[in-house]
Amino acid sequence: PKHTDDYDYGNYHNGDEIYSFQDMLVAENPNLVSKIVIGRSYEGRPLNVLKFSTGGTNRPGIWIHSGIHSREWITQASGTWFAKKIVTDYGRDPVLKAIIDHMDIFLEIMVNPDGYYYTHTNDRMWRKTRKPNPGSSCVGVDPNRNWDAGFGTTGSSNDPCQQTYRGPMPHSEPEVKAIVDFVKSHGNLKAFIDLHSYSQRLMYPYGYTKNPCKDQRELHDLARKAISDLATLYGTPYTYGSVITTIYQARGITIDWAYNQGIKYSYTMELRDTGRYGFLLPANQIIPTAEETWLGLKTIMSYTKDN
Ligand code: ING
Ligand code: ZN
Repeated sequence: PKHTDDYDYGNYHNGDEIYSFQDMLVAENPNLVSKIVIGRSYEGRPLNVLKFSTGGTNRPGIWIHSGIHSREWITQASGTWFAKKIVTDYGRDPVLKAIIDHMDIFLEIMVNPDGYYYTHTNDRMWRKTRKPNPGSSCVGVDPNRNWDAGFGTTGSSNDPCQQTYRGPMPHSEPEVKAIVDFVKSHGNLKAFIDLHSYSQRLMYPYGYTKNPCKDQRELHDLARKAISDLATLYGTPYTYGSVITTIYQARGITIDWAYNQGIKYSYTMELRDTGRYGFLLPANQIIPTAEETWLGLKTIMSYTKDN
């Protein structure tokens, strides 16, 4: 397509198509959307962030990203839909308008573009980055174990051939380091949402320790509200809680790092489904999934604005 109105939101797209979508959206909405290239992937692809802003200087920000795990295609597809939704609804939805009249939204649709291209060309089930590991024939690091938050030991692997390989050191992956540098230099992010699939869960820190985070009560209550708003659309049930109590111990995860940077409303969300199709969610569920997820995100974003 030549215009984002003609983009097929109800089907999955390859990396080239998602890059071109972003450029079209920026060109069509210069007063609302801009593109920031926060770095390059290992294979040299741009790490694009869409910034939705109505002005101001260094307004409080909301960070949302998808596709940190490349095979979780529903997340990049939903991220694309959210981007279009923001420009379409800005003039129509007072809740959204109130959010972006006060805050900037930063959306990185493809956190792991090398992995995403690889899922189209070689291996649909690729999860990790694509950087070779010296001394091993296995490629890639789990970018959701690579952060400097309880990094190492249990809850991640030291074996480059495992899906949860943490990498040689925190932030060894350029895709992770780019976000770290951006978040630190921005310095005024208030919410950070990391999208995954699948299992229909909304989770908050911590993954590395059973010690409750200091805002546990508030994060728990807000999670409950967000999943109940999400379910108003299609009744999709979500579970919620801290990562370690809801799934398992996981060290070096994205939201634990974000939370420890002082970003209070740090959540990770695992979208549809609960395993019937798993990572291979049929395309006819893209729009319903994005729509319901958007309701949950709006609840978190609105609350963030008011607190
Ligand atoms: N599962 C996650 C994983 O990385 C998860 C579970 C999500 C852990 C968020 C920590 C934070 O193991 C998927 N599907 O990626
Ligand atoms: Zn994931």
